[in-house]
Amino acid sequence: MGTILVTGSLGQIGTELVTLISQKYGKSRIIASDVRVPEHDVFSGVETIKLDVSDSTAVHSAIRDNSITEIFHMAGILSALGERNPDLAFRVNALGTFNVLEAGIKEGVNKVVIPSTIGVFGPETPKDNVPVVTVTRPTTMYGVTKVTAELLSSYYRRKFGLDVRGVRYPGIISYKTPPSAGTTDYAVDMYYHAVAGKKYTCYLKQDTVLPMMYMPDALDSLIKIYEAPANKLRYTIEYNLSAFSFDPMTLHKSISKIIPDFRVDYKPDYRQEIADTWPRTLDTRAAVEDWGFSPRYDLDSMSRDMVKNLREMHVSV
Ligand code: AKB
Repeated sequence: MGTILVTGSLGQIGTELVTLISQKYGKSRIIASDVRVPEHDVFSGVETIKLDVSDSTAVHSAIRDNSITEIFHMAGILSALGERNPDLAFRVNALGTFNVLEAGIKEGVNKVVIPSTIGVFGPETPKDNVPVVTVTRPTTMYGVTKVTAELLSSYYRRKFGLDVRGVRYPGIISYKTPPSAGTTDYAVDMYYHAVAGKKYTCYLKQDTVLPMMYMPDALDSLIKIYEAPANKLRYTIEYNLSAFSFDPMTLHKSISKIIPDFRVDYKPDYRQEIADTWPRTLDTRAAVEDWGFSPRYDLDSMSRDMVKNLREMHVSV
């Protein structure tokens, strides 16, 4: 086993992934990279390097100089930020993925794991029980760049035999990283407000149903697909994942079972337009059949765990 590079290690999933894989595979095997330099030893002894994935030369050097054999390419610009900054979304999501795949081939990397997203779907995609292979004509820059990443990944796998694998993530809910640049991040923000004792003004309409999952299940899935035998994988990075689907009103009800006086009102903004192009529910059977996708948390058990942990962190908003 060689050295694993994680790009985007300070992002929502990257942060928790580095901690998990350094425990699982050993700190000395992990190099955590990000375009930002961490202020302190965030990963307790894991080596960190600065890396801008849109810089092809830097990506090649990072892989070569550190004898990288496997990559978790987690660097990405999420949907809401991508709509406000399409140029950045293109450079990181599309060009960054191209650079990682191209360097992967040239520098002899064995395996690349890349997350995709429900953002690849668009208004022409069916709304419910969406299959893996379907219409992917998104109307957001995030979606355009992630469809590009999906197609590039399949191309590099087919043409050059590079072992590229990954999943289409739904909205991910986590208490460890504060809500940031995603459309589905309203859900995280709702928990933060509830625990802080504040009313929450939701930027999506109360009946906007979206596929979601809790971070422990999101991480477990990534490890499962990373460890799966290559001959079991029918798809590249297009495996649909979702543990459940809910709308803001249903999430409010779930939180209210623990915090009964929590109040939410609704003021949709530009993120509603993004959410309206995404499906409500996904068909996840391919992930179940090919590599054993099996989420443990449902909505209420996630709510209990989120509230418990955010209370222990004494969060404020
Ligand atoms: C976002 O909302 O942009 C992300 C995603 C669904 O990919 N959480």
